[in-house]
Amino acid sequence: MRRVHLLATGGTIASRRTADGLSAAVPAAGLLAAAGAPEGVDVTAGDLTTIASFALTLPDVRRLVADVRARLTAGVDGVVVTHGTDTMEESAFLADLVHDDDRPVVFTGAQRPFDAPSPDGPGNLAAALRVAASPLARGLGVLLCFDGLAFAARGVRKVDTLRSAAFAAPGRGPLLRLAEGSVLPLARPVRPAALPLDLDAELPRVDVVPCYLGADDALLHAAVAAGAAGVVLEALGAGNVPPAIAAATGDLVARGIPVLVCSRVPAGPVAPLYAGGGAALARAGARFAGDLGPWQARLLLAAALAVDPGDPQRVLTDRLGP
Ligand code: DAS
Repeated sequence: MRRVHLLATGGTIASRRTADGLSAAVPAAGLLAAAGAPEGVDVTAGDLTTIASFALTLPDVRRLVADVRARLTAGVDGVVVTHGTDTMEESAFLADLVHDDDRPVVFTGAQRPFDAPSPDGPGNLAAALRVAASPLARGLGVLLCFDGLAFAARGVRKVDTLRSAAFAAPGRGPLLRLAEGSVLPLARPVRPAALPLDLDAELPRVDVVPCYLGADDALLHAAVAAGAAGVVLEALGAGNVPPAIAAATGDLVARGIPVLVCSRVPAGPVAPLYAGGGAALARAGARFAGDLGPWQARLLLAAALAVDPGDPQRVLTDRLGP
C-alpha cells in the first residue's frame, strides 16, 4: 500500500456558489470523498487553510512548504496540495526551490467549483493522487497536475482563465501524462540542487515592474521606495524596455539592487539583443532570466537574496546559467 497525504488550502476546487460569488468552503475530507482514493493508495487528509489563492500571502506559502516537508518527514510516499489556480505556479515553484527529496509533491486544483454540474476538481485530484503515489514521479521535484498532464513546477504557467486545460509549460511541455488510470513518462529534466532557504524567515521584498508602450520609470522607483531589495522587469519581447526604464536600471544596479529581466511574452527566452533595449539592460548590469516567467523569477530572486544577501548572483548563476 502506498501512502499519500492530501493537504488542502482552498481554491475553486473547494468552492461553492454563494450570493457573494464563489467561496472556498470544502475541507480536504470532502474533496477526497468526491475524488476517491486510487486503488492501492492509502490517503490521509488535512487542511492548511480554506481560502482563494489570490488571497494567500508569502508567509502562508512558507507555512505550506514547511507543512509539506513535515508530512514527508513523517514518512508518506508523496504529498498532494490542493490550491487555487491563480497563484498555483508561484506556490509550486517556491516549494520546488527548496524540495530536497525524491518523493513527489503534486499541486492540483480546478477551474469549475465543487458544486458545479460537472466539476473538474474530483478528476484532477484523483489524477494528482495517482501521480503522487507513482514511482515514475520520483525525482521529478514538485509537479503541477491538471487536466490529464503533470508539469514541472519550474516553467509552468496558467494559460487560460476558465478552460479545464488551465496550465501549460511553454517551450518545455509536460513530464507525465495520465491515461486511463496509468501514468506515462514523457520527459525527465535535470533538477538544480535545492536552496537552503530558512522557511521561518521572511523573504526580502522583490517587485515585478511591467513594461508597456511608452512606460516611464515611475513604477521602478516606486518599487524601490516601497523597500524592494530586487526588481524583476516584465520586459517587452525578447527582453527590451522603454528608454527611461533602461536608464533607471543602471541606477538601481549601482545601488546594489539586482534587476532580473523576463518577458511579458509567455514563451521563449530573453536575450540582450537590441541596442537601447536588452543590450542596454545587460550593459547596465541587469541579469536575464532565460524563459522563466516574471512571477517565478520574482520568487527566485527573493530566495537568492535570502540565501546569500551579499552575493545573490551566485544563486542566480546556479539556476540561470552564467
Ligand atoms: N482561480 C480560482 C481557483 O482556481 C481562485 C483561486 O486562485 O483561488 O481556485
